[in-house]
Amino acid sequence: MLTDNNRMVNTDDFLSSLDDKEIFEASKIDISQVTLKIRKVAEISEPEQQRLFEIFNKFKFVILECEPLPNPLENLLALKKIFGSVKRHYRSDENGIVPVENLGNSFATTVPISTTNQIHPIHTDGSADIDPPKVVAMQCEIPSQNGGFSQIVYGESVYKYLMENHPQELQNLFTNPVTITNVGGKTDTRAIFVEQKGRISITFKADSVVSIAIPTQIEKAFHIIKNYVNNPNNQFIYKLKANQILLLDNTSVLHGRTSFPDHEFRKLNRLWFDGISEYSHHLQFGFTPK
Ligand SMILES: O=C(O)CCC(=O)C(=O)O
Ligand SMILES: [Fe+2]
Repeated sequence: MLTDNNRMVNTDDFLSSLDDKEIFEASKIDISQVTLKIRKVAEISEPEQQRLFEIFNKFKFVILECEPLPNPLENLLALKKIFGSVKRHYRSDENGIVPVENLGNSFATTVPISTTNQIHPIHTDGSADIDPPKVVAMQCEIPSQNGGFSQIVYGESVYKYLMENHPQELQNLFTNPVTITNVGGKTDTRAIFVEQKGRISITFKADSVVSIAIPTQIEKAFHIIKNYVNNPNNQFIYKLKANQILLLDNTSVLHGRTSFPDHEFRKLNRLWFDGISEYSHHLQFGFTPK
């Protein structure tokens, strides 16, 4: 029998076996449209900043490419001025940064997936937090040679898919909250779709590490979403390079990562922001379905 998990692992194997060129061709977004090259975050110019907001608001994610620095964390931390205060995670260091690296403990079932080389199923970050981060930044320090592709799925596509195929289930998702408890002991109860001032945001997580209580009324919809987001046809897939920072509107897009070989060391630095800065009025979080 082909279970959900088997299907996910097969998809992951398929993606890990492709090379960069094939991956680009499989994704529908032109990478140059979402990439912004700058020298240094602390020295970003006014026009570069405008471009950053344009890409962020239109595509809901940006690949920010910086010149190498002796301490690359400087670039990550300088994003505070643009994206607001740092939100901490239980694994954060003193600056709020969470290392995402393969610690070789992939067979343990209770460790965060971000410390393994295993597939990281599609999710939004901080889904067990009362107030999840608005912006997620992931800085690539060392990419894996094989696999380790970033995957992005639009919350708006999930919404539209449900609207067209399962309209009643979609309505139920707004009114039946899910309770998520993470390894760090944080827990929150929230609807998968929330509407606020005409804009919709999405929160979603479905993996083997967090515990999730799903009301029976939305069990079917939950599995429809899980299958939809983990289907590569619905994903933008990209391999981050060293010195690139992937910036995500965590209220509009979901993300994940394909697996990579056991022996490979891949290193990302993750930082969460609350989206409240002197530039907040330039940032549009959530989506308005067309
Ligand atoms: O390893 C990655 O590319 C993604 C990691 C991630 O999504 C996370 O740590 O929340
Ligand atoms: Fe994540």
